[in-house]
Amino acid sequence: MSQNYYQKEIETMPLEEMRKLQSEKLVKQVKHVYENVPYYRNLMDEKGVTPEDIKGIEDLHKLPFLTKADLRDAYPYGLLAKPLDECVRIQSTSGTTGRRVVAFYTQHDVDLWEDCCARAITAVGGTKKDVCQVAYGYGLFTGGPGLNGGSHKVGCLTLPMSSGNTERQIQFMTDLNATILCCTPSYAAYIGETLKEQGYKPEDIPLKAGIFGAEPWTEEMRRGIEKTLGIKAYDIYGLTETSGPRVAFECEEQTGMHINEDHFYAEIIDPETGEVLPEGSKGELVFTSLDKEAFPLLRYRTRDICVLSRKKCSCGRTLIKMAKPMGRTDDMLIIRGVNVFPSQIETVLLNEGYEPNYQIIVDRVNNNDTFDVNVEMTPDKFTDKVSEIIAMEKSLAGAMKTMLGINPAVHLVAPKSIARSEGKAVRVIDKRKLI
Ligand code: DLL
Repeated sequence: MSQNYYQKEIETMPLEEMRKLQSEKLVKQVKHVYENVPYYRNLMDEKGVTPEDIKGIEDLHKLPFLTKADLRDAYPYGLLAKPLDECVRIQSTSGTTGRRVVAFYTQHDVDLWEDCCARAITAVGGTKKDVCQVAYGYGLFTGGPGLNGGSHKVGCLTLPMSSGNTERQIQFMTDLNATILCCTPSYAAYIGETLKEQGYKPEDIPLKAGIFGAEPWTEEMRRGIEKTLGIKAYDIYGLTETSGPRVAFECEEQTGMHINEDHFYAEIIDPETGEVLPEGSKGELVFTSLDKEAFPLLRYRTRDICVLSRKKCSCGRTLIKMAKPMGRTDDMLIIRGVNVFPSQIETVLLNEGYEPNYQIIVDRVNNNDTFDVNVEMTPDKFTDKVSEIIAMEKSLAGAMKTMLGINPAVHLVAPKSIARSEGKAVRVIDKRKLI
């Protein structure tokens, strides 16, 4: 049975009422975390804060931050706030074992996750009459299962495609008249290019809307996708730690994403000092979950640089809006939708007996990310035999694929040919101009 996922009473709630709701939920969430997560209790004790000090949103600033490093320290069960036998699911980041984050869900968490995705689908005009093609990756990544669940809740006919196999995507899209496409913006652009090459004109394509997120994309890219596919393209945001695409969605105004404030409280902080900045300032986005059961996060630092705005939206929603993220405070790259840290490349090089002299070059050609890694030969590995060089490049690329989950083009270059820097090494050349 489908229900209406335009939750008007929440989505257009006056600010004062929203603060009251958030405050009530926060008090409960903090108590839940303090009582059930020794790791977080220690952080609070160190800061001298008790649950009694948190009487509402106005006290949030008293709580310590939580960082990705904490998540790694606490891996795998250290932040779990419910007994394992009450959990029904995990989702995880695309990173390697060292970097992996495992987020747990109770059935209630899954329900709320899907509700929020249903909200996002509804906001782009989705109803039970739609055919929703979900081409985000399924599995540990939150995109596929999240939008899949949301699509079911709205009552759409769901095409659980997962990503890849573009020919098959196009066949299902055209044969079954998909009206909503959910995938990364770069994959949407690629599907669009392929349709164009096959002679499809925008008016021949049954789609009317797309829900694209999980990586940075520009307004230019939005316009390009809209033109090729003949659709409206909407943004969606989230991260594995916060149940993926459960956090923020775009409405018909297409000027930023409404944050599901009944479930998440957003702050913008100065990434250097941790000071909370006033609305409209640019800084690091921090989220507090208000009703997660198994994997609650209090003041979680996302590393995404962003701006929040409560400017009146023509759609009538009062939920605060976040701009497209404008970069990150760390060195994480998102290549073909996969999170890549330069340090992972470095680890592979050292494991394989190379020196950490390398450069990552990322570009976007025909809406596809290219990913090249130049690596210096070491004197002991040096050879001028082409076949040996090719074999070494292939073997390194294989090791990187195992570590990252995506395949770079590795190029071995002469020893000492990568410019040495006098300051910070320039490890990454990102030519994509995504911001
Ligand atoms: O990308 C969750 C997701 C799935 C979001 C499907 C939207 C749709 P992670 O793999 O953990 O989770 O990556 C999270 O991706 O901190 C941002 O840096 C970036 N990101 C996510 N959405 C957007 C977006 C999912 N709309 C990291 N625009 C986040 C720009 C985004 N960057």
